[in-house]
Amino acid sequence: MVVQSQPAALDPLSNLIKSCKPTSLFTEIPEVDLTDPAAKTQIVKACEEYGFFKVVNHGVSLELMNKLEAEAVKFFSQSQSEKDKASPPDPFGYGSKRIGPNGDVGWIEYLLLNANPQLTSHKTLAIFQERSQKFRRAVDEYIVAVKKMSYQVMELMADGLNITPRNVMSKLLKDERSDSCFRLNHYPPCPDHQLQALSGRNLIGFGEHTDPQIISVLRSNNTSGLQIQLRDGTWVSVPSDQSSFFLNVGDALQVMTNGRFKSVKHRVLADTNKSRISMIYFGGPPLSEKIAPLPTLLAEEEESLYKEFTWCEYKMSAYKSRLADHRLGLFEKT
Ligand code: GA4
Repeated sequence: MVVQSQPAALDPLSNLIKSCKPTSLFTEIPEVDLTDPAAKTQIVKACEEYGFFKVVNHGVSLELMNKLEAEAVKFFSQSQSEKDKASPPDPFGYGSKRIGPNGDVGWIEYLLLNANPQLTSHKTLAIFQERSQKFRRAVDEYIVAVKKMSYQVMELMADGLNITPRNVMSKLLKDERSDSCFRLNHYPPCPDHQLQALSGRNLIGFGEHTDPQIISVLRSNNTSGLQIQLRDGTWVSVPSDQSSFFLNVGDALQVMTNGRFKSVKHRVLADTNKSRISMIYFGGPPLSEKIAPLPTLLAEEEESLYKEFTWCEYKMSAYKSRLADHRLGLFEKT
């Protein structure tokens, strides 16, 4: 069953201030060194325990990350009317404060792009044609590097799960029809210090949600704000680390592992005085792909916990939901 969240209040900004219990720093984030022979086991353990882990020694150059960050800062510092030329996000394009089509809001502005060059939309092309090709090159180069690293992680994951062929998951991201996207987020500093000084209140940058795709790969500047929910329901803050990547299990991977991995609930709070810039690659399968537990992962007699559906069906249903909804609920067998 889908648990629908409350409709947005008339004043969208009132939705941004939320009482969050003080969260503790999450210092035990599983860290996976991709050059370590133990990486495959560590990835599986982290996906089972948290649906979240940090990747170091990943082979993506810091220079590439910083170059894109600088271009993103340039993009977001343009005038509002200039940025609005790439608006509305339908779903690709520039968005400010509104997230998705169903009334979610956040203290955020963003650029949502297709991460698959085969499927580059008119909108994406227009965004760059009118602006710098330098920005476009930085995005393209970064996506190529992050995808390469993600394929490696998915293959190590298959090794750790003892499933063959080891490209059984990575091939869905590599596919030329892969439905993957890329998001550049800018969380401006909260302008009103009093707003956050109000006992225990926080400004929501991006409300709690799980990612619908297979895997998400996040890199941020050195401003914290990302929080994840642990299995016991508590929220913990993830210390920022601009030279590493943070990877999330998405809903599709939860289904492919028949619930062995859980997609992690996460959210972002805005900072009082620092901008946060994050860049996220969301690796999804082709639209026509059936999302179901990998047969080699099912024990004898074990049945799928989910009804059969295609990625296209899941995505259509996701776009009808609010951020905090339990999107997989509709697809769980009763
Ligand atoms: C969450 C993960 C990605 O950022 C995203 C988001 C998408 C959007 O911003 O357009 C959604 C959200 C995300 C899930 C539910 C729907 C769709 C906003 C929203 C309310 C790009 C994605 O694929 O799903």
